[in-house]
Amino acid sequence: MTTTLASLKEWVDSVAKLTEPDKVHWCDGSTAENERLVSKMLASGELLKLNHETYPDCYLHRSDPNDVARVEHLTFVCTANPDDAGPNNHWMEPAAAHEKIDALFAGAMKGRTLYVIPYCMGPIDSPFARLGVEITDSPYVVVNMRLMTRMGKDALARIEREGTFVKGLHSTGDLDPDKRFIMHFPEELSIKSIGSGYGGNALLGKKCHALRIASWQARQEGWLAEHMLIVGVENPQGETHYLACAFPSACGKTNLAMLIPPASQPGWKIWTLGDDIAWLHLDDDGQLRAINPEAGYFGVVPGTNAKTNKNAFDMIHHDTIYTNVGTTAENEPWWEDKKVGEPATDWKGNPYKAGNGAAAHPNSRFTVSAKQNPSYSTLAEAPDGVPLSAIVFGGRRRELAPLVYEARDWRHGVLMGAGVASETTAAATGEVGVVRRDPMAMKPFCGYNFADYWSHWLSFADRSKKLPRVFHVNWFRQDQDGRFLWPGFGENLRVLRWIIDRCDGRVGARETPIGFLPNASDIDTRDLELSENALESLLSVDIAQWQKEMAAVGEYLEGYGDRLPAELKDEQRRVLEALQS
Ligand code: GTP
Ligand code: SPV
Ligand code: MN
Repeated sequence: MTTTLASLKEWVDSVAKLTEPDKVHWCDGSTAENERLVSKMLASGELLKLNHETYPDCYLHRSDPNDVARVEHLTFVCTANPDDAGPNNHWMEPAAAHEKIDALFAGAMKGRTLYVIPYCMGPIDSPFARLGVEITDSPYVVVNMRLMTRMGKDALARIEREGTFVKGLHSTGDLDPDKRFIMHFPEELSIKSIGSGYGGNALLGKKCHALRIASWQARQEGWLAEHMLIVGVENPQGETHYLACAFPSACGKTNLAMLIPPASQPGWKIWTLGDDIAWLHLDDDGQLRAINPEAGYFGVVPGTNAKTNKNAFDMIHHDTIYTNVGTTAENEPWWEDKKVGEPATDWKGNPYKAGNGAAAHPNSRFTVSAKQNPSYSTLAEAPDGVPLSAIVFGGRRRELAPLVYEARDWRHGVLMGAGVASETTAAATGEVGVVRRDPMAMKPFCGYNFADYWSHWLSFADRSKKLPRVFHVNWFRQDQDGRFLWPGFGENLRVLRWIIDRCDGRVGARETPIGFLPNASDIDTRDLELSENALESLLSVDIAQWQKEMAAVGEYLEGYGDRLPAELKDEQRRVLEALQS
């Protein structure tokens, strides 16, 4: 296989010349090809077969112990003007960046096969889908991209028809963290990544293309590329509302997207459209619609069990690639809070010893096709996507942020998103549990200056009179003893119901300086075990603390200088003044 598209052929030839692979393989995405790659990796030890009776067609990959998460300090946005990348990104001058990384790519694929992966982000016949080609020397990346994207023959055919695609070049290099870089060239629609084989660093269709490059294109073309799940919530009358929710990494997107309604909520159904990324477009009627550019889930394993998320638990019992979990004596995958089995081996492949660290790495992941999800919505294939009733921001905050509150209008909603803060998690290297600003859950993923991004968000109010309502949720409030005040997971449906009631104008709310909060009696707490006063704390607004918070948001926004839209600063001032009066 090769291609009729000269620009693609020339690029692959030039990369092969630079990286000197033994072989070049064009991926067609077929089952036979996948089987050959799996056999090859079983032989080399890159994949280990898990218990075939209980986990058919499941494999374990152990990544290098120093390569287990995204590396934000090594991720760059390389634009001609540094202000276009903004204070939210690390920047390098494009020519210098190419020179630096090309030196590392020189000869990097000696003794290896160069794989060419044509892929499509979004339904293959969607006008909103975008094409890309990833070149990699990692067969693990190929088999993951096959689950995560529409990869192979059909994507190549569309690339050849359209002639444009995002160029992604990846090599695992020698996994030396000092020679690891993830570089983005939005002006050239290209990505270069070397020195990591892990997740968002290596599966270039995901965060690199579908968020960093796509967010840049979206701004130019009038749409949004967001770190959001997409979920359909069907009420007992059979009506479905679609929500898109932006929570930072490892803050509950996959779990909310595949929520299982508790027994106390008969007749409610959840439909999963996407669990990590959403591309949003206004249609001709001014309705905001969402597609999921991905075709699979690269989800956090620890914490997944039959009680927290039975659908996820069942989904990952077959045809799943596990990365960095432990194993049991029966060669089943094992992770913290699995609630069944005992670990025998840890994620590094050493015998498991209690007190010697976790068996599964906290950022261990499963890769599965979205179609394996029992709550998969076939509308995930709809070319025009689904109409959104609400946008929901969220974060992981021990204190301050209430369970749920609503913005008074779009502009306030944009401020709410820009002010999102959350405790850091194991999804990226660095300290865990530190509160940092993560606007719209896009801090690691916005491919351009946040100030311009907020202007772009604000501009939607000029283009439509029926934008979705905007909310903020927090499942992670704790009491003094560090226990979660809210049970979370399936019970989050009770909060989604309030959100939907608000969208339909069915329920009132309490107006506060930070927005509209539920009246306690409007949250259904039937059969819910809540500690005393929990709901009261969850729905309270501590004015003194919020004054500090809003002042801190103001200082944060000031950091964006002249490019900051005045409208956003005005909105911050309005909320701060309301808190002070
Ligand atoms: P990324 O894939 O990194 O973008 O993460 P995500 O936002 O999809 O997060 P995910 O749903 O995988 O959840 C991350 C962790 O939070 C897991 O360990 C979950 O068990 C836990 N979690 C998810 N939802 C809830 C919740 O409602 N309450 C509590 N307490 N924990 C939750
Ligand atoms: C995240 O960190 O938000 C993820 C995992 O979804 S990764 O693909 O590594 O970005
Ligand atoms: Mn994510």
